Amino acid sequence: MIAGTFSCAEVTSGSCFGSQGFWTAGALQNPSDATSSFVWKMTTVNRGTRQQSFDYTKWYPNQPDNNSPSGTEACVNTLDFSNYEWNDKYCYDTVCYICELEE
Ligand SMILES: [Ca+2]
Repeated sequence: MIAGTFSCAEVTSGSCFGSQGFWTAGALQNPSDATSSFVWKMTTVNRGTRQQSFDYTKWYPNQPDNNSPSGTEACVNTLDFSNYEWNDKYCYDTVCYICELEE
């Protein structure tokens, strides 16, 4: 986990609950290279980009698969139909988030 002050929403119901789950801070180390490793990544105006290797993973079976018609699946979301296991997903898809880093 990247250190910092986080603001977290308490989400218990609503449109955020669906097959899309939630964004995590997981992302490809190099977003234009689908063969690069996934890492925890935070980019902020004041602090630039920080990243940290995964020391734990919870991928859904056969993920990451980089299988989006929109582009490289360079970000990581959870899948709430499968106990919030992880999926690589196109970063510009609309998905809810739980926490954001305060600068
Ligand atoms: Ca995927």
